[in-house]
Amino acid sequence: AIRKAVIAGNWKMNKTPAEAKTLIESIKPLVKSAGCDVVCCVPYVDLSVVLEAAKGTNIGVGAENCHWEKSGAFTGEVSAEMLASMGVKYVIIGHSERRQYFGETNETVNKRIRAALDAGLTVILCVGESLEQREQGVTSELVALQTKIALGGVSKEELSRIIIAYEPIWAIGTGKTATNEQANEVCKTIRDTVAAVYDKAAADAMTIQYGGSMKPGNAAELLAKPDVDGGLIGGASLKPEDFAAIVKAAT
Ligand code: 3PY
Repeated sequence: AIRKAVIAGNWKMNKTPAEAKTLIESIKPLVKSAGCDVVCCVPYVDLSVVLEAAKGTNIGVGAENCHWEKSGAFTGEVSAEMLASMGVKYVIIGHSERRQYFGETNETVNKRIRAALDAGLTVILCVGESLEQREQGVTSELVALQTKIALGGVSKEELSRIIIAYEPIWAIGTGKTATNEQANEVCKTIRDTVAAVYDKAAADAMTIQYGGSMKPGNAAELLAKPDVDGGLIGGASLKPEDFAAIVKAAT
C-alpha cells in the first residue's frame, strides 16, 4: 500500500456485550502503537461497551449497518444519527451478507451512504463479486457498477469519508483468499472507477481495503500491493492476537 492503511474488524453477529468488553480490552494493548488506523465494527448492542472501552485509545468504533431515514416507523432499524449521537465514527454499508440475506441493493446502499455521510459518519462501503460472476468474467463491470451507484450524489469533498472494501464473496468466511494479484487488480478497478467519476487526485487519496479471509498469514503480502490500502477483517478480528498481527502487518 502507498497510502496509510486502515484495518477494520467486522465482528458480524458475534459477542454479547460482556464478551465484547473482554474482546476489546484484549485488543486495546495489542494495537496501541499501530502505524495504521484501527477500527472495530461491532453489533449495535455492543456499541456502548466498546465505545466506553475504546475512549482515549487509537481504536475507532463502527457499526455494521444503518438505516437511511433519521427516525420513524421502521421497526428494528437504527439510524445513522443514532449511531453518531453515541460517538460512533464508522459504519459498514453494503456488506455482501446484507446484500445476500437481507435484500440490500445498490440503491439501498446508496441511500444508507447518504444518511451516514449526513450524520457525519465515515462509511466502509463493501463491493465484490460472487464466484459465478467471476467465472462469467464480469467482475470489473460489476464492481464498477456497484461503486458508481453507491456513490451517486456523493460529492468529491465527501469522498474523504468513504472507504471502499473489495470483498470477493467467494472469499468471505470460506477460508479462500483472492490472490494478491486478484485483490490488487480489483482494488485498482475500483480506484479507476473513482477516478473516472471524480478525478485522479480523489482516487489516489481513497482508501481501498481488501476483505475476505485476510489473516496473519496472508495480510503482509496483500497489503504490500500498491492498490490495497488495508483490510476489512472477518473471523480474524475476533482473535486479538490475529487482529493485532494484521494491524502490525499494515504498519
Ligand atoms: C470476511 O473477511 O469474511 C469478511 O466478510 C470481512 O467483512
